[in-house]
Amino acid sequence: MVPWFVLRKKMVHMVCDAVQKICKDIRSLKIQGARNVAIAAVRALAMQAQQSRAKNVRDFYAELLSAADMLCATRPTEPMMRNSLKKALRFVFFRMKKEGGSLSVEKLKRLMQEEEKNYTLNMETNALRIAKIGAKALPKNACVLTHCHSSTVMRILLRANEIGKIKYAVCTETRPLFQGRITARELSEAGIDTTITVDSAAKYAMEEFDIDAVLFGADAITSGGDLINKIGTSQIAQIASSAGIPVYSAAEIYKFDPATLWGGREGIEMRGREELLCGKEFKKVKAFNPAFDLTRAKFISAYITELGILPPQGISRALCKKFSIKNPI
Ligand code: RUB
Repeated sequence: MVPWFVLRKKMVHMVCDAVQKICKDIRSLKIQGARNVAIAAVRALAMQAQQSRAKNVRDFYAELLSAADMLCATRPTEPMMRNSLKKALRFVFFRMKKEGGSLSVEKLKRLMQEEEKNYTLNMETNALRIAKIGAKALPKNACVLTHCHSSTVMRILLRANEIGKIKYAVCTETRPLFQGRITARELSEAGIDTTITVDSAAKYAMEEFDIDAVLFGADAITSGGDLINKIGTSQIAQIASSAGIPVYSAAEIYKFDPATLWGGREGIEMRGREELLCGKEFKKVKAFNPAFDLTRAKFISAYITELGILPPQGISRALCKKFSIKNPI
């Protein structure tokens, strides 16, 4: 019997170029935002399956495990990617178990392609549902502030605009990599009156623009209903909450990290100094560049999910019910 660590080491070389390219694009943020990352990761797994030269089902599955390991390592604060990859791997595993010796590598390849197709369709259905629920939740003539670039928030704002509910939007530029500029451009292209401002002007902008609601995306949701999202989210949420402005986070329930039910902590991804210093060098100056921060549940009014609008305190119960997890809390 080959020890697992030898197998894993050997398998790393079997991850196909397409997966390695997607890993690179996720790491560099060419693919950004939790949903896009998760969708790309599942697509990568399907590509790994498609391009596999494994001679037997066991090697085929080991290759998929290696690809999933490599993908998960690209961004540590992405439970949606981990949950989605786990679901796909579980699907393959149970088919292998059920059909045993009669299952061929070719059949598994086809099943993986189907699984990816269903996953993408399901993600689209969820996004449409969240957009509808979120747009309905916004007040008429809404003045909304958002931070970073969330495809889920975009869907809500575009849908709200279609039904004539958006007066204007304010976007923070989102240092250090300026994802807020993508949001501002897309909103403005959709015909929404859009203003961009520096992150540190969020409080001033809330007053100046009479903001009715603050809308964030989500990278992770913990069992206590805390939100992990782009760095700067927690400050904006606290300011809005103390000013009595509703704070929403739009998220599929797949962003829930089940490990937090048993005391696991969502690690925060730290990124390189070059992103902060933009090519300049300050000798002996250290850089602190966290990608995300944690916003306590008490500063979130509600999560807008495909299951409906959930209060942060009730999210873990709703999700445990949905996934049939025994909730230790
Ligand atoms: C993006 C970010 C987004 C969430 C949700 O951070 O914080 O708000 O990922 O996005 P980064 P979505 O640019 O570092 O990936 O709603 O698209 O899942």
